[in-house]
Amino acid sequence: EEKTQLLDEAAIGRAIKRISHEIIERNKGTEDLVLVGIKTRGTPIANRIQQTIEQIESVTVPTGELDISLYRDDLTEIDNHDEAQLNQTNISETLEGKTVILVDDVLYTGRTVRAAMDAIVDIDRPKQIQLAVLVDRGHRELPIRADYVGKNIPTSQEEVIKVHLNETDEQEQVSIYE
Ligand code: 3GP
Ligand code: 5GP
Ligand code: MG
Repeated sequence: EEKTQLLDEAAIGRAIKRISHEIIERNKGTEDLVLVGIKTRGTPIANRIQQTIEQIESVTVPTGELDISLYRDDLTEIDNHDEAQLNQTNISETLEGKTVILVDDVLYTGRTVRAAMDAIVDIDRPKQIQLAVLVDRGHRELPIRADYVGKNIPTSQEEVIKVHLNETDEQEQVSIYE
């Protein structure tokens, strides 16, 4: 239960700023970009990237969210092998021919991202899907990688990364628990 802080508010801010610059650079601007946050904490991160891109490029990139939940009969504890599936989405934007950037707080097995990609492809046929995460903690079980990473944090399976954001948690830090 020992807790170690890995990112403070300033470090989270810098990571999101860097990711925003990388998104613009990789895509040679903002044309046809759509940001899609994965609930819960992917949403405020996507909104911050939207605001940062707006400050840099004076363009408001359309932003939506997906709710991917773990599917299980017995909702008592998180088990890595539970399947992730779409709960709901508020994406009104057409994704046809767009570059969709999925945004999540933590990337772990990759099952959430896989379910998010399934949901996106069911909605429309985007030109491309990219992935931005604040933390990559390793332990992938699927051939999925992030295009933009705030911080790579090697973890054991027993450790848990806590992401606290002002919008959802009234405090701002990333820490690791044993
Ligand atoms: P989030 O909705 O902001 O992403 O999965 C529900 C919440 O539980 C997540 O919040 C996440 O922060 C937290 N969580 C902590 N450890 C784990 C884990 O190992 N797997 C999953 N799926 N969620 C975890
Ligand atoms: P995956 O589907 O890749 O196993 O897990 C990704 C999702 O589960 C993310 O949305 C993330 O919120 C959550 N998750 C997995 N491991 C952790 C973790 O250690 N800490 C936090 N905060 N979330 C996690
Ligand atoms: Mg998440």
